[in-house]
Amino acid sequence: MKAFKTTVTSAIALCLMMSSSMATAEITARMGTSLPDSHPQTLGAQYFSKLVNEKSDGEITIQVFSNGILGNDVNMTSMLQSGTLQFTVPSTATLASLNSDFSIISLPFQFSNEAQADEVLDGDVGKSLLDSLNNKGLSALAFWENGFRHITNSRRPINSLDDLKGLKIRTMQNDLYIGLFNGLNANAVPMPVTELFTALETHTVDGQENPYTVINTARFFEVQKYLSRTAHAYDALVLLASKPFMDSLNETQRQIIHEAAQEATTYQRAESRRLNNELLAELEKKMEINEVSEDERDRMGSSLQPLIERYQNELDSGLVEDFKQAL
Ligand code: EAX
Repeated sequence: MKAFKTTVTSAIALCLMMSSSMATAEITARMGTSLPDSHPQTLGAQYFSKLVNEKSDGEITIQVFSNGILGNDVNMTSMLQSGTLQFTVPSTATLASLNSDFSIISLPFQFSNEAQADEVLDGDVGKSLLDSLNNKGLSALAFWENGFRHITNSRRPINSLDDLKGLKIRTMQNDLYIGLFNGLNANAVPMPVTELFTALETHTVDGQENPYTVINTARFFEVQKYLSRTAHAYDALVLLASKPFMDSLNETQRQIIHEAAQEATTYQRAESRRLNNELLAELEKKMEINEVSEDERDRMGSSLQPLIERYQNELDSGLVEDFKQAL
C-alpha cells in the first residue's frame, strides 16, 4: 500500500511538473539587424526584445544579432517569409521590391521634418503599407526611424548638383535610389550596407548616403572625408515579424508582441532623433561637413522632378493623394 501511495504521489508530482513546464514552454526567437549595436535600429531591437521577455514573464525570448551577422536586409526579409528567422527591421526601401508603394516614403525632397513623416507613417498611408505585407509572409508591426539621409564621399564637398557628377555612390538595393543618384548625375552602385565599409575603404565606390547615426556607428568617417548635409530623403524602418512565426503563437502571445512593438516604437524614434542630433556634433570633429544651400537643394529636387512624377503616377493613386495631404 505504501509503495502504491508513493507511486501515485510521484505520478501526480510528475503530471504537475509536466503541466507547469508546458504552461511555461519557452519560445526562443531570433531577430537580425544590419547595423551595429549602438545604432538605433539595434537599440530598438534590444528594447523590443526586453519588453517581450518581461511581458511574457520569460516565456518568449528574442535573441538579437546585430551588424548583419545573420545576413543583409534583403536576405533577412526572405528568411522571415520562409520562417527561418523571426524578426528584422529593414528600410522601407528594401520593402519596395515586395510592394512598390513603399517607395512613397523614400521619394526625394518631400519631408521637411520628422513630424511630417510621423503623420504619414502613423496615418492611413502607413497603415495600408503595413497591412499590404500580410499576404507576403510578413507581419509588419510598426514604423521605426533611420532618419534623413546625407551624402558622404572621399573626393570633394558636395555644394552643388555639379559636384556630384561622375561620383560612384553606393545606394541601397532599390530602384528609386538608383534612379535618384543617376538622376543627380552620379553613378549609383547598389549593394547591402553590410558590404559598404570595405567598398569605401578600397575605393570601389567614392561615397554613400545615410543618416548621421549610420555614418557614425558604422565608422564611415574613418574612410570618408566629406559629409554634405543634403537631407535628400527620409528613411523609415519597418519592424517585421515572420508571419509563419506569428501564426504559430497563441492570441495572448501575439498580443504581447504587438504591445511591445508599440512601446518600442516610441523609444526607438526618440533614440533615433536624439542620436541623429548628438552624432552630428561628434562627426563635426571627424569630418569636413558642409551645409547645402536651400537653392541648391531646390535645384537637386527640380532635376529629380521627372523621376518623382513617374513614381507618383505609378504608385497607388489614393495613397499618393493621402501622402500629399499629410505634407
Ligand atoms: O536598413 O542600407 C542602408 O543604407 C540603410 O540605411 C540601413 O541599412 C537601414
